[in-house]
Amino acid sequence: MSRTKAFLIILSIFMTILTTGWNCRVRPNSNESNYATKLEDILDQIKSYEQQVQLRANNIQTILNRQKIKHGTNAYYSNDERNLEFVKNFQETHTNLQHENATILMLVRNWELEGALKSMRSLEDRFNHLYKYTWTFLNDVPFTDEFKEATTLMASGKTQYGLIPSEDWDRPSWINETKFEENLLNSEKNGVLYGNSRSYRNMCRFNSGYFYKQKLLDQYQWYFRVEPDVEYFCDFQYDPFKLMRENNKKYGFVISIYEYENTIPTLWNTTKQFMEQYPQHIHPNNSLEFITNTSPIGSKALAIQSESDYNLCHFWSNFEIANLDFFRSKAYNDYFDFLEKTGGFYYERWGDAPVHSIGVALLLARDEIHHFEDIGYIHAPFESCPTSRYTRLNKRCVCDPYKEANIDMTLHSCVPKWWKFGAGKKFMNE
Ligand SMILES: Nc1nc2c(ncn2[C@@H]2O[C@H](COP(=O)(O)OP(=O)(O)OP(=O)(O)O)[C@@H](O)[C@H]2O)c(=O)[nH]1
Ligand SMILES: [Mg+2]
Repeated sequence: MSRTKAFLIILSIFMTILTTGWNCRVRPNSNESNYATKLEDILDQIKSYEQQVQLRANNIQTILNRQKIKHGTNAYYSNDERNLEFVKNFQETHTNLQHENATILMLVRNWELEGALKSMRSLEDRFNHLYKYTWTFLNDVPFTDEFKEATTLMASGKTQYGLIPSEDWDRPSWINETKFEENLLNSEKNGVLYGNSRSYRNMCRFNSGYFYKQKLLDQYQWYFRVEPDVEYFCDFQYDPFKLMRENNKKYGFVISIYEYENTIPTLWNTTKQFMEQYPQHIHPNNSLEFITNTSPIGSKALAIQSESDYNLCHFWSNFEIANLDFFRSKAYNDYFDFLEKTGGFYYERWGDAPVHSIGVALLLARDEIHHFEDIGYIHAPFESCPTSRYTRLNKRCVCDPYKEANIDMTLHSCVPKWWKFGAGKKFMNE
């Protein structure tokens, strides 16, 4: 007999004495009858609790009885991807596992090998071991044999290694040396993040306008950007490239936050000039409002401190799943060339995240941008964990949506803005 049941029986006997036996002998006064009513209420609550416990046990039993892969409820899954048979037979029946014309892309330094392996291990376990997409590694210096050996053994599919040509990586000779050095010094003095780093500027410029021009990527239409030392918290349970293609998505993100304004003092003004000069590139259904609206969302919203009309919202580009054809388009290249000409990648410290984000927001339709809210992800110091408990259970997530590092729950997240002014919020099973 469960403890609840025993307690229930004792309480029932007590109630019977109280409401019948006692009443026979003594006339109840109003205090006593109030007391009896209260006890009846408690009894009702216990009964209802007992029913809930039983219901829950039945639910858990139903899940256990099913004994098959549990699935997330993301509306994009096709039915055949939802059952165990599909996953079991997947590798046997698919000889060419790379369904989409896609690669996983990592720009990385030799000394970041351990972090690279951690990221690979996580993505392989959570997604790629079922698909075996090729890993493409890029570096501004040749990869060591040690790096190649370890990453090749970690990959479930093929690996390839590219050396970035100097003209795509190094500071162009037309950049004014004095102005550049001055900015390095000032940035350091003013506490600009990575402000005194020369290589960081090369990296941001490369990621903004040169990664998609690398020869190794010519054959692909899609890439999934991965950085060292990141982790994916949940099973994917579907192919995000396929999802993107089938739903006409061009750019996918997980985290969106505010940029440090001191890294991009003139980026917005330059962008405004671009918009005036190239109105034909601005998509009629763009997300301009997402990156310019400053009205607070919710009672505790952050007051945005921006000197320009840009509200500093950007997609955190250390995670990206995107269509290379977008970056190869005339529209994006006109935008990048326009920025490049100003030297802002060196005279300031423009990041590839705001550059990609502004480009995507202006040049794509809102609906072509996808928020992967079901992919738990961490790139320190921020992470994102699905808030739906059932998504977390079904996708075997290991993360806590309520912990402080979960950026989606803080005032610093731009995701609520994306729901309001971007493609909106999609609900489960919608
Ligand atoms: N080959 C090469 N890769 C670089 C260089 N600098 C950065 N990267 C890579 O570029 C990506 C972004 O650099 P990070 O240092 O991670 O920059 P971040 O994400 O803004 O900052 P943290 O991750 O917080 O350090 C990562 O994949 C790095 O491995 C470089 O000089 N050479
Ligand atoms: Mg990083």
